Amino acid sequence: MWTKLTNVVSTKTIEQTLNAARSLIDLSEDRHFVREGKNFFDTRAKLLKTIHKDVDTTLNLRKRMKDPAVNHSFLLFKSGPGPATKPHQDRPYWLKVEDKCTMFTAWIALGPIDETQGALRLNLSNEVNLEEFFSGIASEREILPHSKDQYAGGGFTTILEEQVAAKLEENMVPIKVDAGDVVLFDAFEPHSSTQNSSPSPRLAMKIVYGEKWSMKTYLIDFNKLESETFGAKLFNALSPGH
Ligand SMILES: O=C(O)CCC(=O)C(=O)O
Repeated sequence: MWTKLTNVVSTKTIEQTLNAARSLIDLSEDRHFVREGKNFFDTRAKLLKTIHKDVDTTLNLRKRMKDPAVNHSFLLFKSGPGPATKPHQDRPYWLKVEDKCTMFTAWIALGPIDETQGALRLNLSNEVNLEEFFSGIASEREILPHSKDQYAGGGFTTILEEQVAAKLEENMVPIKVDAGDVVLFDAFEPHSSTQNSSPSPRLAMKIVYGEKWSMKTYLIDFNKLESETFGAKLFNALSPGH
């Protein structure tokens, strides 16, 4: 299940994020996303707060969840050129974090992205609207067979088994996005991304939200995220693989 929301994060917030990430933008790494993207927000709580505020103006998560928190947030800059990410579900990566799944991803485009630049690939028949997304999120669905990836560059070590992936990929299409668009997908949604065959980096990031009571670890809860005073540094003792 996934949904695409347009014009969610403002141009100003995107500029602020890209300015803070200048030193990472032109890195050329043979990885799904540049290594430092994973820890980027651990020392930039205020920036995360600003981005979250834009996202939550559309999502209104306090109304939809009991006690929301951010589990993790990564910059997902894919070098130009950079490799495709193979199909996988996120749930196998998150089994250690929670028993009952409440986590989902808000994938944020920080620039326009098409299929030549590392677009997300998703199944069009699993597209829902925002209301349907949140009414369906509580139901546990099937974890499909996964196996270890030989390449494993950039943290995606667990991918859907080849035959399962091939079948699913018949119905997966690249989702074109503009800067500021957000794609929400749940932990069971098979997804992948295309190769970035352009010479420019693919600028994206994600915030993974979940219920505080369900997650064994999390980055920051909403009380802290919404408060006026907190330090720049976040401590994430147990960040999941991706
Ligand atoms: O950003 C991408 O290209 C893929 C992201 C992804 O697969 C994930 O965050 O689980």
